[in-house]
Amino acid sequence: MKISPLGALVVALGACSAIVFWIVGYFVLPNQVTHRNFAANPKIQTSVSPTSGSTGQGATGQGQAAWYALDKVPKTLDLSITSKNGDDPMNFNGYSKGALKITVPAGWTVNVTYNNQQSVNHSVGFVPWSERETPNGQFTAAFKGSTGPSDKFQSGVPQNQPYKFSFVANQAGKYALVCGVPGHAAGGMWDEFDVVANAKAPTITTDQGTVTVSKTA
Ligand SMILES: [Cu+2]
Repeated sequence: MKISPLGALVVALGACSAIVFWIVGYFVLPNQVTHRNFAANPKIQTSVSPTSGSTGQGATGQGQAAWYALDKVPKTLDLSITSKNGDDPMNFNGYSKGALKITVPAGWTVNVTYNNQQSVNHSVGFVPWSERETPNGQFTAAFKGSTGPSDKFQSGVPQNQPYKFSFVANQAGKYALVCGVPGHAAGGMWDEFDVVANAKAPTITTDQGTVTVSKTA
């Protein structure tokens, strides 16, 4: 077989350039380009994390704290309830009209931190289930102290002026958390709060499913 000089030159140039590219790639380019140094490479993600839009325990540790947690004190639930800015102003943590259900075992203490992110005044209190749509703001505390400071509950608090209160859920039954500002509960600003005899742990139920509260703040 006869090889033309031009063909030999092309083959030789091709081989040389391949060797040059290999040397440059191997010894000159940094590892973040080649990923050749396996030990220095970032770990491959092998599981899917909850997205930032999700709420609750699944999001803990992903940079977004859950709004519920067990307190360091036994048989105590910490709730951080926020009326968020959004399409529906009458919400607790984004939920209204019973779309959120919180359950606690009977006899547990509930520590509530309430914050209102809206320009309209709001509040939160825990009242009998039958009062969840009371229009005139005439509510009964379901437990001693469960509507918090009465002035704050009745007139609501302005934007970003959080307050705290605590109560003992000492009677099993079906209750509601409502906004105490007249008209708001009737406008949908209520969710469900159940006290369950012989339960082991609190639960949170939303459209995302039911989560048993098992992590400590
Ligand atoms: Cu309100």
